[in-house]
Amino acid sequence: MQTSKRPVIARRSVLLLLVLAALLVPVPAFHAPQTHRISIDASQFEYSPGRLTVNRGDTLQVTLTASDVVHGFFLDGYEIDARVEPGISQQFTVSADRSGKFNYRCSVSCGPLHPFMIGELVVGPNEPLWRASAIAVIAAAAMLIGAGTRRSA
Ligand SMILES: [Cu+2]
Repeated sequence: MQTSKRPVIARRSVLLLLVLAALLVPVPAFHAPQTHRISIDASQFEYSPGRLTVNRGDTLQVTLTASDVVHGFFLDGYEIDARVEPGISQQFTVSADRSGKFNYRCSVSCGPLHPFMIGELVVGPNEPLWRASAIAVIAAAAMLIGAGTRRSA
């Protein structure tokens, strides 16, 4: 009895596509550390911007303002805590030396929705790790396909 070769060919095609995909995974350009001057405005009950994205190694020079009442700014993972009153801006520096996602949240009770006043700082990606992960996923997929091919042969 002859086994159909179609599934094997299909799997090999997928494997080939995965290899091509691996070759096409863009090598992220190396980012020299940058200094970002960032203005963050706090108001009931949000930060503007509510999301910051930088690369690991960058420095953030933050100017924090409040446009209505007194607010706070606590950055998880970096232990930065600032308090800002309307009309009096606060400045502080963050050295983004840890990659990941870190919430910044209001640390001054400013009203009923105060607990939901949360923003997000994204530091990264850690480029070599990101690339290694992509290759690992592709390798795992290739192994699964290889195992499937052996079983059907
Ligand atoms: Cu608040």
